[in-house]
Amino acid sequence: DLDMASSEIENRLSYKQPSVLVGRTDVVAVTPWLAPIVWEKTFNVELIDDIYKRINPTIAITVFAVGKYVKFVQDFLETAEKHFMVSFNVRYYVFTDQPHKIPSVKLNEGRYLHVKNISGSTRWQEISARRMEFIQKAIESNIGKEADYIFCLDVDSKFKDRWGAETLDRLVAVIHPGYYESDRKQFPYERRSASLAYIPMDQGDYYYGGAVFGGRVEYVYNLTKKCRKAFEKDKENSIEAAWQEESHLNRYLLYNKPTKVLSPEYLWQDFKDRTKEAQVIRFSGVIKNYKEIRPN
Ligand code: UD2
Repeated sequence: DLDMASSEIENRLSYKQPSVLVGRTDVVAVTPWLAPIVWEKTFNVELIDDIYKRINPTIAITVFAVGKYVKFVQDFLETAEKHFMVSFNVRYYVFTDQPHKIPSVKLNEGRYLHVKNISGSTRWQEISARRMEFIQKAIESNIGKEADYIFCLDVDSKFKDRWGAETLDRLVAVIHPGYYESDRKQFPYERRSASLAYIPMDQGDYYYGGAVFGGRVEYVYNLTKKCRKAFEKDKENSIEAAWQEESHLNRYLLYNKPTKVLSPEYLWQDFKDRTKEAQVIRFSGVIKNYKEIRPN
């Protein structure tokens, strides 16, 4: 009725008029298949938050902390509480071989921590790649019922600035900060045709980082299932892709295009100086001594 309509209008946010002509010109903010590429100043924070608040989704994060990587959990969680989906419902799922070493971090309202016990491995490549399997199984057993969206992230990282609802979509991947200026021939895709992660030299859109992927739970479920299968099939054939599950992820995303692409603002590296395109660093890998922290 009319009364309803007017109160609805009153409750709507007022925000700056979007321009058709003025915007960022130094970066491309849309893929050739018309998925947004999320950069600072391409979205309105208040508007995005308002839209997603009305839907009130629950967002899951999965991180793995096996062996010495447990030492990264505290900073990861503390910085996520400051910057990740602030004022949304968030569930953290920490997979570890040492549950007793997971610190108890003070969480804000509507946010929960689940610790999942998994076995370790003597090979870091195996730990990294098996994440696909564990995520798939966890979606089947509970995340599928407990969350609407999921982000699967590297634990040896910190949030540094807003990571909000602008990142939500059906299938979401991030452009790796090391390769956003490179020719596709230089991408470290798997180049041996014997591997199921194979990508020929004349193909490829972007080089996506394995440290960040996500989306609607059901879309991520399909992704993890396919990547896990491909990794295991390769193993039967005694081949391991150049960058393990990251290679399989890149292959999957080439033929199953992401519906939203995050700019390298959402995956930086502490050792890398900020470039002029990345106006805000939101999430960044910490500097680590591989020899000291990896099992081999
Ligand atoms: C790259 C990718 C990473 C993954 C890997 C595959 C980026 C920034 N990172 O990172 O996502 O695709 O290559 O080879 O694109 N882990 C443990 N314990 C270990 C080893 C690993 O828990 O002993 C977990 C942990 O959550 C870590 C993740 O596996 O964040 C990836 O391992 P990494 O960070 O050592 O891999 P890296 O830096 O080569």
